Amino acid sequence: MFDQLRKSVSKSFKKITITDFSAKSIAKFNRELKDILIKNEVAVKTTDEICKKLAQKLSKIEYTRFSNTRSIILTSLREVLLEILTPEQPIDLIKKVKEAKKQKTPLIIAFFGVNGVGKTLSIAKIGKYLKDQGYSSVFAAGDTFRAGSIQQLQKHGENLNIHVIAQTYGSDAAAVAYDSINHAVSKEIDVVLIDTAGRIETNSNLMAELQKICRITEPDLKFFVGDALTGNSLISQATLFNEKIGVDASILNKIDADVKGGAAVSITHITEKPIIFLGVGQDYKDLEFFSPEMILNNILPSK
Ligand SMILES: Nc1nc2c(ncn2[C@@H]2O[C@H](COP(=O)(O)OP(=O)(O)O)[C@@H](O)[C@H]2O)c(=O)[nH]1
Ligand SMILES: [Mg+2]
Repeated sequence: MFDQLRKSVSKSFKKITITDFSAKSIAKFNRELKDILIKNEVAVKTTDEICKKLAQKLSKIEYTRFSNTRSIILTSLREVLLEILTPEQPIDLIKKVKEAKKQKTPLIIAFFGVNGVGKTLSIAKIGKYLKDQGYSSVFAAGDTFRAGSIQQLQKHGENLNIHVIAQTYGSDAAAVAYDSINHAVSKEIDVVLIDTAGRIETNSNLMAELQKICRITEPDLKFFVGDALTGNSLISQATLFNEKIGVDASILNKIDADVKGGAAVSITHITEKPIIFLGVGQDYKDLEFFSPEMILNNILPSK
């Protein structure tokens, strides 16, 4: 994971020749860093912020001839990236489930994003995760559009022994989601996970349909699901979904195949919302809680 970014960063760190922290030296280092970040699909806005913050930090450091510039830069870059990757308001999923349980209502979560990013598999992974933690869930087959999508979710439900509420293809996704909430209320199920059809963020009809699903089901959490391999276009997707629907957190999938790592670095900064989970493979267990440290350890050289 993130091999290419880590290798480029390591390589440039090995080459560090700056012997002081003058504005000129810092600018030289930042030029190289900027190049590496952009090549690895870190968003331009995020790259600029990283370089700006790094320059500010380094300019305050008192340089002596005993200073180890390489290690100082590495520590400063780690601090900057930690700031960029740390969301203002992290989400504790289990705490949310417990709060909803206290109110005797199910926690409702809607999943959305473009086609093929792993929405349906994420729902299955989270259903399994909740089950492992002792919480029940129901899946709502709200992708009534793509051929095979209902069966796909039903198969996951069968494998995991989780109930799936479905209607026929072409039926109203909001109605399916609504049915599943009623089911959860009557059966005292803890969490409703609502699948939706993939949609391009620029298609206003499909975005209006998603707004309708959200209006009718009033989700407690809205998860934007993205594919880390789509690089910079992920950022424009997340931005538009956030504007039109409102994103509480992102799930970033296919991290296992992502050599660049740019999307993971940029998405928290750009959306100002946390990444809640990372998808790291095609098995139900391949779900990891996001932590800034995990990303940092995969990007920065260890010393
Ligand atoms: N390697 C890998 N593949 C994934 C991951 N998440 C989803 N996939 C695969 O991506 C494809 C699309 O997933 P699906 O859940 O159907 O996407 P959806 O269209 O957004 O519902 C499937 O073949 C999944 O197995 C992941 O984290 N890693
Ligand atoms: Mg799907």
